[in-house]
Amino acid sequence: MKNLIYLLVAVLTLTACSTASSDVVEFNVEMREYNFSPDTLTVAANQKVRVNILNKGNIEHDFSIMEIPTSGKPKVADPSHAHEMTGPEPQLHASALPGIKNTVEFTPTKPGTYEIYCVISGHKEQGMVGKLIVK
Ligand SMILES: [Cu+2]
Repeated sequence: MKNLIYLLVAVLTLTACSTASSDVVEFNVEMREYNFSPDTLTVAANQKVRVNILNKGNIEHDFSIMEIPTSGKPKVADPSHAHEMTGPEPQLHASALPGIKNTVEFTPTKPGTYEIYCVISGHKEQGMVGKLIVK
């Protein structure tokens, strides 16, 4: 009986590992003054999404979405951010200093078009916006 339990645990662990690695859609997004590249990301609802951001600019930038329904809380690899935020805190927010990478993982649940922007004062106004399309 004990052996059967060990076997079950082993099988469940293997299953969890294989689904986690295969069902995530990954994007690499570069940030500069004042844009995202690419600036449009298209995903399916209930699909786990990983966005790797790389700041190729000379000042701090971030990848933010003000409101987006997600399953669970978005996970940010490095949640520390030194900059001041103007206005309410976005639901999805990953920042990076010049030359630095960061990663945010989330699972959007509702189809729609969501605005990606940089929260740092003045950046959005200078065109630092993009689109996340959830189908
Ligand atoms: Cu910015």
